[in-house]
Amino acid sequence: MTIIDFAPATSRGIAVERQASTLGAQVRDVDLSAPLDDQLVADLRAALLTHKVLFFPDQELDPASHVALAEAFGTPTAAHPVMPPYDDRYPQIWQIDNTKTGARNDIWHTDVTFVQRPPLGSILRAIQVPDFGGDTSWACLEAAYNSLPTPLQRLADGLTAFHDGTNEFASTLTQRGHGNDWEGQTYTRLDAVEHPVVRIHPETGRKSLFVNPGFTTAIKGFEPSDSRALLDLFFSHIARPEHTVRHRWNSGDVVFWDNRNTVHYANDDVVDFQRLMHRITLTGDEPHGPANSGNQGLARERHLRGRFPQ
Ligand SMILES: O=C(O)CCC(=O)C(=O)O
Ligand SMILES: [Fe+2]
Repeated sequence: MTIIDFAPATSRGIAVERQASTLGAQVRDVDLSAPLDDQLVADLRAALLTHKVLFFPDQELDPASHVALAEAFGTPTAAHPVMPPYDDRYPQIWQIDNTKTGARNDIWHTDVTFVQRPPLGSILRAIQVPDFGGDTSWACLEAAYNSLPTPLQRLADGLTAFHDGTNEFASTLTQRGHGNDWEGQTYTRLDAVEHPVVRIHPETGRKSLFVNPGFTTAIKGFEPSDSRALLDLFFSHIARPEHTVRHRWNSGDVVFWDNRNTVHYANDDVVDFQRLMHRITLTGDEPHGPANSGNQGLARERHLRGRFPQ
């Protein structure tokens, strides 16, 4: 059965079709290559907050209209802190090409959490896809938090974790000698950063379990073996199938996800095909949660939760 629902009351009625229980909705009849008016942007933003991952089939974007689309929703970052952009004319675009090295994303991750202000969201465009294989899945970190037993929620609320891009990107950084312009300066070092394990979404006040196997390396203040055990528990809980939606790609698909409360995983099972994607990430803010914003954060959470349907 498909469930059709509509964006909130201010909407002129974009039809969205939910794809799974906890996240993911398909949006039809929107041409993302045309300039988007303010109302449509507001409707799509509302849909993103509700559904966290929006799938747009049959789009005809090129690099310039991809950048224009991203600019309608925020400020694009550089392609990546470390990896080179696909073309100097489009420093915002990161190309993922399975025929080149450095294209594997077969680990659950939230994009670029190894910096102080990870991206708000990512907009991924499928240019060429295989006949089969190369599906991408997303998991909902809010569902992951909400389905933890209460004592584990209380434990997670107080924790801080380290996020580190060294394993994935140190060799590229060494080879290139420097990264890209990121947060106002050239990115030159991969130092671990701290984020709260429970993040309060800055627009909805909802809590998510903000750790990911891609970049979260340790729980602050824990013995390494205890940290490993707790992270493994969180990681397997996040990836429970009930928390996920899986997408089989067609070329022309565009997917826009909220990077503040989701993780994703690209299957590394493409054989004898080229799979080519372009991604743009939007500038985000510093994660806040009970562990780093105390009473102020909790008051803000209550305020936001009162305003937004939970
Ligand atoms: O290739 C994909 O489907 C997703 C790759 C990825 O992790 C990303 O675009 O952030
Ligand atoms: Fe990613």
